[in-house]
Amino acid sequence: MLCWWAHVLVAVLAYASGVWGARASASNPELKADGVMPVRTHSLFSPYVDSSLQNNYWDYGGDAVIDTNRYVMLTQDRRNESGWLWSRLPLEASDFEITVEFSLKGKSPSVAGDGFAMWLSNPRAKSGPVFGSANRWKGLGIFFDTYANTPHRGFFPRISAVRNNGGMDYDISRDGENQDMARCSMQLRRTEAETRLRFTYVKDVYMELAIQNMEWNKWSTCFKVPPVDFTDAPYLGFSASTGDMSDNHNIVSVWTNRLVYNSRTPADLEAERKLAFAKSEKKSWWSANSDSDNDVAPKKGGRRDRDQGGSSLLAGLVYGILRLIKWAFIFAVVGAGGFYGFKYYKKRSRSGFKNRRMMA
Ligand SMILES: [Ca+2]
Repeated sequence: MLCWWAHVLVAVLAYASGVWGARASASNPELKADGVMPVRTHSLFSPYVDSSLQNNYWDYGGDAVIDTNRYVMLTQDRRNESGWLWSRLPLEASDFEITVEFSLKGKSPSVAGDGFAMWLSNPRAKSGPVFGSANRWKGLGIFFDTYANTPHRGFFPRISAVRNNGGMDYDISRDGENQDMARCSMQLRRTEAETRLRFTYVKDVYMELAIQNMEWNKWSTCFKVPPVDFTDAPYLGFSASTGDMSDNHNIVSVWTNRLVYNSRTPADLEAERKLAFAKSEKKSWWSANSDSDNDVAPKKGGRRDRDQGGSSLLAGLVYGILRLIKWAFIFAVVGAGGFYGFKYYKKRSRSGFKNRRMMA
């Protein structure tokens, strides 16, 4: 029989393997959480369904089809399809991280549409015009829009985060222009690496969307902004639609983790907020090389800065000039180093030659 301390040790080890074992599988190394717990009810992976083609925690509908070895096809590469996939239970965690592998792999190398959405919202499982899901949702929609319905600045695919309190109609014809709280442009089709998204939500601190598309486990931040407040625990959903343009919109896997924090005071949260946004505030001209493929334009409080277009153009110009100066300076330093190094080498070799002649 085990003595009492052996029981305690076993319990501690079991807890540690549950929390910290999962910690290792969390994909964001910058997370400051005290622990990470997998949330089975909001995770999904092959074979996706049991023998009766059901999943205890997820529903799928519309034109969604499951390939048990590979993915959930929200739509296939056919015109006028729309499909969805929704968690059956609301996500009760106050802090969480969702990592999703997805693939957009229609036949066309360039033109495809319309894109897909990740939802943290209510109601669930309702077909509609917003990337295959209902309009006037309550909560957050993150749209991976592959087709520009109207001309815009910046390239598509465009990823945008749109919050809705249930009263707003998404402006489909203008791709939600002026309705998003944050956005970026990213290559999502024909990418070098498998496409994955990682959405981190830390209540009262920040929410961040990062994308992997160029290299395995190399993440580019799309946006990092103050988090939306969910009035009700949201459901996690995915939906996609095609129109005149089409694409395969596939969800390969979903991994949801609950982030565990020890109790934090308002002062701790304030410090975390400062830390979370410190990088962008401290960005110096020296390090200001905004990723060329990362056209990030976050806006505080869900309002659009009206002068954003002009100021970002000016900022782009200034960054361009500063980068030129930076590289000119680096070349000058390297060039000067090389020149004086060469001079020194010549002088040394000449004096060495002279010495050898004198010795001879
Ligand atoms: Ca669109």
